[in-house]
Amino acid sequence: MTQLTQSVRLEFDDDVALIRIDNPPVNALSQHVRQGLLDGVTQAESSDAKSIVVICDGRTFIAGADITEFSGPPQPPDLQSVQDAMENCSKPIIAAVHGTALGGGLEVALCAHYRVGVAGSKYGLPEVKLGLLPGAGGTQRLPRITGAAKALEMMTSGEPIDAQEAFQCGLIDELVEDLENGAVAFARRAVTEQMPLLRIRDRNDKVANTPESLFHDFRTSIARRTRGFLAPEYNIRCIEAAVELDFEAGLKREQELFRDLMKGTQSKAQQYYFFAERAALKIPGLPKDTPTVEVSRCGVLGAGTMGGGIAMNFANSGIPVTIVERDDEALQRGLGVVRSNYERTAARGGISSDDVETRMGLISGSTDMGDFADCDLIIEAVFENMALKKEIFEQLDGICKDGAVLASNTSALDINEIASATSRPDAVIGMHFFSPANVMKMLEVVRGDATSNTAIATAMGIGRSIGKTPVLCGVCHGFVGNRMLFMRGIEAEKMILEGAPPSRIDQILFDFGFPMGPFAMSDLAGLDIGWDAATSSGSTVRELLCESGRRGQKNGSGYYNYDPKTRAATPDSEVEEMIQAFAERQGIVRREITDQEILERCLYPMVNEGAKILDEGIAIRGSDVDVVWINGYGWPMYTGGPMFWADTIGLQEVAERIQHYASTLGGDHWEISPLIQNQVSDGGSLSTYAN
Ligand code: 3H9
Repeated sequence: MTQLTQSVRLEFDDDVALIRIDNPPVNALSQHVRQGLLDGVTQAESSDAKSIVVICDGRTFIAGADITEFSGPPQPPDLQSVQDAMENCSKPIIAAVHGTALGGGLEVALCAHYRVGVAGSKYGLPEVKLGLLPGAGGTQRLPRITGAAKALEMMTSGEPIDAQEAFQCGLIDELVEDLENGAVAFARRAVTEQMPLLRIRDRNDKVANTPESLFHDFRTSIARRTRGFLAPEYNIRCIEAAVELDFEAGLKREQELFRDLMKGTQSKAQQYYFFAERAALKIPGLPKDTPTVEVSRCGVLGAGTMGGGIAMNFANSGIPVTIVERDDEALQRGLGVVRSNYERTAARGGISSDDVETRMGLISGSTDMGDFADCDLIIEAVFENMALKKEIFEQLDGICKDGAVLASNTSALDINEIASATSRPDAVIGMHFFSPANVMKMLEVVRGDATSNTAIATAMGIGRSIGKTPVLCGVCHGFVGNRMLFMRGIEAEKMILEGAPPSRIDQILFDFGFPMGPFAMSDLAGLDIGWDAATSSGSTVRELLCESGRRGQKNGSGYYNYDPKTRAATPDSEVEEMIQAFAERQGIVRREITDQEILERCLYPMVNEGAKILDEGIAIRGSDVDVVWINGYGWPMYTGGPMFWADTIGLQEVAERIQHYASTLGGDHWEISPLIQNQVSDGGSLSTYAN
């Protein structure tokens, strides 16, 4: 055995050389891995070995380039020299894949002459998720082995395929049971059977007959999903090059496009997000080995839209759920909605009809809160009323077993006050799901003053297990997400009175990259949430709309009118007249507002509030705020989230604009955050700020 570099060693199994990589956690292609691979191939080629196996220790094959190296200058050797050495080696090289062969990892495997993999291994080019394209020949090699159609799918989604599919499409040559023995046996066979030293770069058969319409049709099919993102289009252009050009010319095109993406803001934002999502799981002061409560049964109080959606998350993950409602009618209605949600997914092919029954079988309904007695985690999802929530938590305190975690799905209320209704405030925590709760990935976990580490670790852990992106924050009105949203709402509301129609504000935010603007969002949520006909006094546009029977999408009219079939929104002149008349009564002078002002007045109060949230220690780090906004409200990921975006604009400029609006418009929400001022004077940033 020869230790080639800190992470790569060369071993021999009789006549087979094994180049073994050990670079935890994911065997990324750090400089010493590239160097070790290069040295390994060179030494194995000049040794007595007749064939070579590239294999990894740990949980996975190479999972890609080392993303942490992207911010520094490139360190030799580059990946291409490693790949050239592999492809041109005079002895057969076999890549032995377990875990995930991703990005640069798959690109290395594609330079071996053959590939074997174990069941459960996965193969993908996820660079698009980092705002990039596979820049080590992957864009030219993958289509040559899978065909252009499959490569388009894999490279624009970034999703991996499994071993079976990889075998069927020729990406791997054999499925083996035991990785090392299977790979070594294959390597020996390659020698005895004199298998050719196949180089994917020399193949053209799979791309030769690509239909001309493929690219146009594919672009159309992904347009909605990839709106605003540059990388999917760049990946497509590379595959076009693989079809139209020879390998070397295609490679050159790939390099040009890769460099373009690499120097742009989108890839920086998306790479930042990759680490941000993972950082959010690390809680200072919460040791990794903090004991958690094992959630064998979850209780959900309330079978409304939120409660039903929350219950579905647990049933989807195989965890039994008890849903409790006030009366049987509401319970049956709620369970009916859950069933029809599942049936709709099944009709679209997302799950099987057996899955529908299995999941429904995991949900039991009840009208007796006493049935929460055997639940390990209980999530209250009733409407936002503090008195009601306190009453409920007092009851839960009497019913739930010792050690159970008592969570509230409140989107804004004080967890400490809710906890005060129990004799165990340490067990009380906020778990704020976003609507629709079975779809949206965001989960704000809210820690009260007394919340125990166990409750926090349990909520974060179970959040991950049910496929959410949990972010921990502290108590304040609206927590991270809604507190910032309220600030955007104040300005959007003011601007419609000053002269910008709701549809224009929505359009500007849509063009910025949000799935919808504030008014379309209010219509979707329902304008009558929190509205009371008895106390309504026509004091806001929203109240006026509700008073005139406009409740949002659900009854076909709100800020917009909705087509009953397509749900397409069209602005209504009646609403515009209502707004104008209201503005007149208020003495508001209407004027032309520029697009830039609209964008600034929507986004800068959010940045300002985000900074205040950080300054108050409500969020642990700037990147947590970004994770909340990207996952909870569809802030465009390619801008990195509000904190990263503000850094990209330049905090000096952001500060100047906030101060400009503070002096011209006034209001507490324009009062500049001291953190922004400090970061401007210290040359710091918001996205890297951590408490
Ligand atoms: C590329 O290859 C470009 C080339 O085409 C061109 C080159 C010229 N680098 O996710 P986890 C860290 S681009 C550095 O929690 P899991 C991660 O931050 C790359 N670090 O584990 C975390 O650190 P920590 C294309 C990385 O089991 C730890 O590893 N490849 C990298 O849930 C564990 O990660 C990709 O985009 C990396 N490449 O999932 C694959 N990957 O513990 C990206 C991970 O300090 N990676 N780390 O928080 C993944 O998708 C998942 O990590 C993986 C494992 C599925 C592999």
